[in-house]
Amino acid sequence: MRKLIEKAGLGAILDKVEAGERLSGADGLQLYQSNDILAIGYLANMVRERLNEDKAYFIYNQHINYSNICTNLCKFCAFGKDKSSELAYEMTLEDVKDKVRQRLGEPITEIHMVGGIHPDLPFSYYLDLLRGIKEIRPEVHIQAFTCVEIAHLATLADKPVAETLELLKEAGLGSIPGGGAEVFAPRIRELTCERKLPGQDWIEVAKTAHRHGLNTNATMLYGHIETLEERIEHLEALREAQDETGGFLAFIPLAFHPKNTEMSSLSRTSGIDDLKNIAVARLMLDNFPHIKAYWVMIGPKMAQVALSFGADDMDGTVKEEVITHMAGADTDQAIGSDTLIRLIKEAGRMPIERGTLYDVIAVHN
Ligand code: V47
Repeated sequence: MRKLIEKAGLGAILDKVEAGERLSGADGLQLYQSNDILAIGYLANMVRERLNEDKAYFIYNQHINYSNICTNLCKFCAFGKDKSSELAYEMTLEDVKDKVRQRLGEPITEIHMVGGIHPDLPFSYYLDLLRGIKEIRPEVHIQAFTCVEIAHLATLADKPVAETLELLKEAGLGSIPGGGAEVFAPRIRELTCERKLPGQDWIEVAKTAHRHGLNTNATMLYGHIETLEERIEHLEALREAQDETGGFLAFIPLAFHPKNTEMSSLSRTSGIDDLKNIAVARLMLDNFPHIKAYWVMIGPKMAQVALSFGADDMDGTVKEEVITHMAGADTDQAIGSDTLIRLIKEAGRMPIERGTLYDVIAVHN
């Protein structure tokens, strides 16, 4: 294998990976620029197996999107709608509780709940959502509100982010999902999501959450107009933040879906780029415990292959995905745990059903 990797010009990176040394931004760029996917995958798999052996995680989760009404209206997003749009919706507390009630018979351990930046729902609405879910399913872990939403909720509450998080925690918030990070580079934010929380502020919210005992995830939306250098800057910013707080659980590369967005002239991502984003993330984010291959966005087959290219988690059953499907995803909106287990086993990995914080619920070997 060393010969193959040296032939790909990646021998110096192999030396670093073998020695457990941190890769530089230039190394990351070289990996992105290489088309030797087997060499890149081999390197990423070394790190993946060092950190997570042959384990591959999944979770029994349910997604709920309480409202798509959004004032940010990012150009890459087909989900967010202006309040006046005929496609705009807003769930009442009872609607959300009904969504939870409908699945009480299923062994769901996590509810993943996000929405847009709503112009006029009060802070109490968000607290009520958390309390309402807990009323019906007290044991469930609620992973809700991206760092972008948290910053908005702090404005609504008229309190610092730290105090706002304490109130949300008291109401039932368990952790924070990784959305809204997009690409941190100001150039990309100006061109695609100028009204959204700046990248630096997204990181500050995440670090504040970590300091107050809330874990978060992190994402990067790739495959639109970002450069490889901007991807690397994004990964380096996350790695630096993780060095400070250690509160990130997983990184999830999100493959851009162009349909029904203002960027619909762009193409879907390729399989090679999907695998590279998983692998380069695994190699650069040496302090992130987990890398997720999100089957909704890259398809269950590619997510399965990704388990040999750096990923150790396939996300979960999801139940009702809306954000990617509004943007033309051709995957199903849910997947059975039996299918996830089969895909993981066929990849030669050990399927582990996990809780949100990676506590082991069951080993399916
Ligand atoms: O915040 C929006 C992105 C995110 C598009 O934390 C798009 O475990 C692709 O963050 N094409 C929502 N992506 C999804 C998300 C997520 C998913 C699964 C697990 C976790 C986790 C987080 O999707 C948004 C935005 O960054 N997004 N539009 C689009 N057209």
